[in-house]
Amino acid sequence: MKELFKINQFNLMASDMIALNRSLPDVRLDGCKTKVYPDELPNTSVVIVFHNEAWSTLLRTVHSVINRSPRHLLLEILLVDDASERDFLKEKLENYVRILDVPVRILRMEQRSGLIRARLRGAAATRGQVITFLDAHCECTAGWLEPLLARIKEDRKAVVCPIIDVISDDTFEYMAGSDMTYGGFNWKLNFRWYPVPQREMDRRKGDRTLPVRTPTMAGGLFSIDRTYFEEIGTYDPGMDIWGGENLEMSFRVWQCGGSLEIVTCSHVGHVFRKATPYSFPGGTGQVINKNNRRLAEVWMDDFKDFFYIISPGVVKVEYGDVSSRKTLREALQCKPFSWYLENIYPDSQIPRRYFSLGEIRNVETNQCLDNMGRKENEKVGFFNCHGMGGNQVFSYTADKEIRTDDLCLDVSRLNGPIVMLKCHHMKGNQMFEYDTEVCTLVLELSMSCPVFSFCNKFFVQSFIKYEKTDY
Ligand code: UD2
Ligand code: MN
Repeated sequence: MKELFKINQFNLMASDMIALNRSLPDVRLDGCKTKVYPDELPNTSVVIVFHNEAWSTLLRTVHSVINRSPRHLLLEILLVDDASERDFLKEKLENYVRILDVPVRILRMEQRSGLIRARLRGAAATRGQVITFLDAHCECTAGWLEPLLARIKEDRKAVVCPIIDVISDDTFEYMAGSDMTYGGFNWKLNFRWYPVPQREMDRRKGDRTLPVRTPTMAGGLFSIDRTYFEEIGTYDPGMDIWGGENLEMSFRVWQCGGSLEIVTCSHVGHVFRKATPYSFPGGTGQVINKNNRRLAEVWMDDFKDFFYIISPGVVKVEYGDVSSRKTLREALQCKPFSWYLENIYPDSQIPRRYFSLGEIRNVETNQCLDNMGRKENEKVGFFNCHGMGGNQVFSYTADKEIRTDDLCLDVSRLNGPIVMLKCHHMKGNQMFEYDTEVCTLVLELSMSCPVFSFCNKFFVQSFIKYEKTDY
C-alpha cells in the first residue's frame, strides 16, 4: 500500500479495490432534493485533463459523470492527455471508452503542456453549449449537473462550481463538503477556503440552497457557458503546468462583469492530495510564481504589492509577456481590483485601504515584529529584521488594525502578551493608534505586553516601504 501510494500520492491500492461505478451517499441539503429545474437546459461537454492519472480514479470519474448525468444533458466527454507516460493510458484507454454509452473523445498533447493549456485544447474542441471542467480524480453525485446548468440558463455570465466534497486520499471514503465555506486567497496568492460571511447569508435571506457568490474558486471543477468562456478570454495560455489560473479566472470574471458562484445543490467529490505526484518542468516554485506574477501584473493593480512584499524573491521570476492579457482587460473594460475588493471581497485578507505595508522595526535595536509562523493565538515576537518578507510583513490598515493575512495584533489578554487573532473588524482590542511623535502604539501596550516594554525607552517606528496617503 505504501509503495503504491507514492505513484499518485493517494491510496491507489484502495482505489483499485473499489468499483468503478460505486454508489455514493446523497449528501445534498433536503431543500435541494425536491427542487424542480426547467426541462430545457443547455447541454454540456465535460473536459477532463490528466497527466499520468491512475486508471481507477480516471475511469471512476468518467463513470460517475455518465451514470449521474441525464443523458440528454451530457453531449460528450473529452479526455485530454497531457503527455502521460503510462502505457495503460494509450490504447487500453481508447478501447475502454469506445464501449461507453456517451461519446468519449481522447485528445493528446504532443508535449507536456500543463493543465491550463491542456484545458484550452479540450475547450476548443467542445461542441456543447456549456463546458464543464473536472479533475481526473472526481466523482459526481446524484443531481450534480442540473443545478449548474440551470443557473447558467438563468444567467449566461454565471460561472458555477459545485460544492467540492472530499474523497479521502487514504480510504477513499466520500465525505460531504460544507456549504458554509467559500473561496478566498491570502497575501501569497494561495487559494484558501474561508467561512461564508454573514453578508452573503443575508443576501440569500438564509436560504442555503441558493448559490453562494464566491470571491474565488478552487479551479478544478466548474461549468461555464461555452461562448462566454471565449468572450471573457478563456485562460491565460502563458501559464505553465499548474497554479494561478484559478485566481486569474476568478478576478477576471468578477472584474469584467460576470459572477462566480458555488451552487450548493451540486456536489462533486475530489481526491485532495497532500503532495504533487508529478514533476514540474522548470521547478515547482518557479512555475507557480511565474503564473502568480502573470495574474498579479494583469489584474491586481497596486495591490500586487502585498504579494511582492511578502515574497520578495518572486520579483526575480520572469513572467513573460502579458500585453495581450492587458489588452483583453482594456477591451472588456474591466473594473479595477479595488472595485473587486470593495464589492465582491470586502472581507479579503488584503485591505482595500491601508496606510502602510512592510516591516515594523525598532530602529534602535533593528528588531522586527514577527508573527511567529502565523499561528493563531500565538504571541507576536521580536527578532532581528531579515528583510525577507514572510512573517515580518504587516499592514497598518485604514481601520487601524495591524494585520498580516487574516490575523490581527490583539491585546485582549489582560496583562498578557499581544497575540495574533483572527481580525474581527470591531476595533476594540485590535485598534492601534500610530503616532510618529510619541509612539502611542507602544506606550499604550507596554503595561500588558512584555515584548513591547522597551518602548518606553526607545523609539519604535513603523518602517514604511509603501506609503499610501491617497487611498
Ligand atoms: C487545484 C484544482 C486544479 C487546478 C489547481 C491549480 C480543484 C479540486 N483542483 O489543484 O484543477 O485548478 O488547483 O492550478 O479545484 N494536470 C495536467 N497536466 C499537468 C498537471 C496537472 O493535465 O501538468 C492535471 C491533473 O492530472 C489533474 C488536473 O490537471 O487532473 C489538476 O491537477 P491536480 O489534481 O494535481 O491539482 P489540485 O487538485 O491539487
Ligand atoms: Mn486534483
